[in-house]
Amino acid sequence: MSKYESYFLMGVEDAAEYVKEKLPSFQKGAVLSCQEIGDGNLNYVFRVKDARTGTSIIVKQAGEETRISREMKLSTDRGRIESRILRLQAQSAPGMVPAVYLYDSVMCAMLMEDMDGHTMMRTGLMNHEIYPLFGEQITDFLVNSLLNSTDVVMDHKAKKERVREFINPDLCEISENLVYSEPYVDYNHRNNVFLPNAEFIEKEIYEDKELRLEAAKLKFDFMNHAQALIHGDLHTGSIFINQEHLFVFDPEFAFYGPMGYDVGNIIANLFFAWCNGDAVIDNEGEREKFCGWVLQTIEEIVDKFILKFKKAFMERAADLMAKTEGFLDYYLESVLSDTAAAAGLESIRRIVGMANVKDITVIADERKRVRAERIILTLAKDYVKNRTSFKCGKDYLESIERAVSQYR
Ligand code: SR1
Ligand code: MG
Repeated sequence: MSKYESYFLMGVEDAAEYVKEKLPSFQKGAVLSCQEIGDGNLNYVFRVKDARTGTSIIVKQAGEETRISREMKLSTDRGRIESRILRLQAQSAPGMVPAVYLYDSVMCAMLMEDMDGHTMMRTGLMNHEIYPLFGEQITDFLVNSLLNSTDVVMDHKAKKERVREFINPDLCEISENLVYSEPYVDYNHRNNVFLPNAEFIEKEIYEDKELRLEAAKLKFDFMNHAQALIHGDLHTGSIFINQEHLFVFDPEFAFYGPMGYDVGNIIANLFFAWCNGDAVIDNEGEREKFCGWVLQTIEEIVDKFILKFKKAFMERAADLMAKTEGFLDYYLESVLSDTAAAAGLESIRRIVGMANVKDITVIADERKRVRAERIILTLAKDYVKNRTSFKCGKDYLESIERAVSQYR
């Protein structure tokens, strides 16, 4: 009997042996080495390499407890969800997600393509790398992966079947708590707040009743608006990139929710990169180059998303009523308002909540980190409270300029 017939958490040796057992092509004469390379909050990721041929493969296994906190228990079903959405996204956005070779529901493990030659985008951005094609590429991914999963394009019964297939209660609960609740009321006492900003956060976030009400409304939209099959955690740590190509991966938070959630997450996380560059790059020319590119890319993403979304909607809408004059504009307007809201909520939770982002936490100069966090929170409040007025890329740039100018 194979040792992989009942679930246990693998170590590096188990993972290498597992690949040999599950993928016969790795068997004959393979000289395997294995490294655990996961740096996320939830799972174990192993790179298994055959020294003879240089080929490598990824084993990703879901543990029953999260890595960020052993007290957080999670259903290992997230592996099924992740492998399934990756297969669907491979159809909608070919070549933009890693190929899944196998999903094993016993070990809750997936064998997938190694995204060799690509760097985690957050790491690249923290090295102040510029990716000129990113705006074009990510808007292709967003429009295709999202729109194709909606009632606009899909047969409605098939779409409802998908909604059922992607019910993801444990991971949704994490977002409902970490994104939509705890940053406003620290009832689990696990928010990580940078102490020099504690008073600012008390006043500007915890005591802002209007903001809390908007977050409450948005929480219920997130839970009840089964619009599109969303990635659900589309930050720059969920992208592997190089100068020519990108992979979007790690969609274990996927479920049917508001599509603006994915678009807004990208925008918020790009701005974290701007803050890092602004605080850390000493050379003025280099700082302007990197930060300028980030701003230009935020604008480009919003504007290209709108253009491509409209075009794809007109070409692909199958529902008779969705083709009614005026409906596309009405639909897109709500996606754009959800986008600004999600950008705001993601920004707030990465500063005030439990799971912070390295772009900001690595800023060693206290004064500069204080400033970066205040800019982010000020901007985020504008995104959330005035979400219906963010209709194009320029609206984002103007809001960023207003927030930055308060902390010169
Ligand atoms: C307990 S998990 C914390 C965060 O890490 C993931 O990447 C998600 O963003 C989640 O909210
Ligand atoms: Mg992740």
